[in-house]
Amino acid sequence: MAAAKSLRPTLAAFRVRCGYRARVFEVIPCVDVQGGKAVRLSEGDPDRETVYYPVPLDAARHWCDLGATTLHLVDLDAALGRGDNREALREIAQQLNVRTEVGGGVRSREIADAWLEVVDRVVLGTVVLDNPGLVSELLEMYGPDRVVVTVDAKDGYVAVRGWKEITNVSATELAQRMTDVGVRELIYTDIGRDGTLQGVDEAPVARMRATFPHRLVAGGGVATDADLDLYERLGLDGAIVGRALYEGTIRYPRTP
Ligand code: AMZ
Repeated sequence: MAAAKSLRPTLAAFRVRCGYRARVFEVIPCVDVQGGKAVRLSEGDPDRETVYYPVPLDAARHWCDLGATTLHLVDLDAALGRGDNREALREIAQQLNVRTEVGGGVRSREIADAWLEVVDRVVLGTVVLDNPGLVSELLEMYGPDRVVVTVDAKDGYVAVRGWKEITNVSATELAQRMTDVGVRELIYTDIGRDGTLQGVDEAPVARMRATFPHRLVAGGGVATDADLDLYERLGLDGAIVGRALYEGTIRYPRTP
């Protein structure tokens, strides 16, 4: 007993030295808010919305009651540059005891600072291409656990400004750049599949996995438990899931 106990610190130190950490695949419910309501869009088109909860806090509470450990919150109006849903999202972060990350319109130091007073992590999209210096600045200020970059891609190319603008930067190129500047968590979204329940397209996810060596979470098209199994087999750390959860087409919580 005593011998086993004394081994523990050595084992822990060994794991830290080797960068080992137990990989637990996490299913992260997303609460996307547009016009004050929790919705899902199809392929990010604001005109193709399904309202799931008129009050976003109710959606968030629902997933927490089922055991969610993290919620992915998105301010769609802010991402689209036509208003914001800050109050509804702040309320979720303040009232519920769950880890929260927020994306959509986090494009300045001031906005990032304000969010990081109430949420655990910010998710940066458009600003990563508009002002890459801000990514480094936030990483330095808050550390890589609180700054997540999202690579949202259509046919392999990064989309910005509410996915209205497709750039000429490839998803893998951006992932490589993010590795180089010290980002340690990336979200990859397949826009063409997002909100469609079509199933996951394996090849682009595998390419992202091969490019980005740190924590990688993906979303877009998840429809069944087999899609989550596929992500896990590809070595992803988690999935951001919307419509499949709201429609009940996957098991949640996901038990082994
Ligand atoms: O559905 C959309 N049209 C959409 C969407 N879900 N547009 C942007 N977003 C999300 C991204 C990310 O979480 O997935 O907004 C965030 C990025 O916003 P920004 O303002 O940093 O580009």
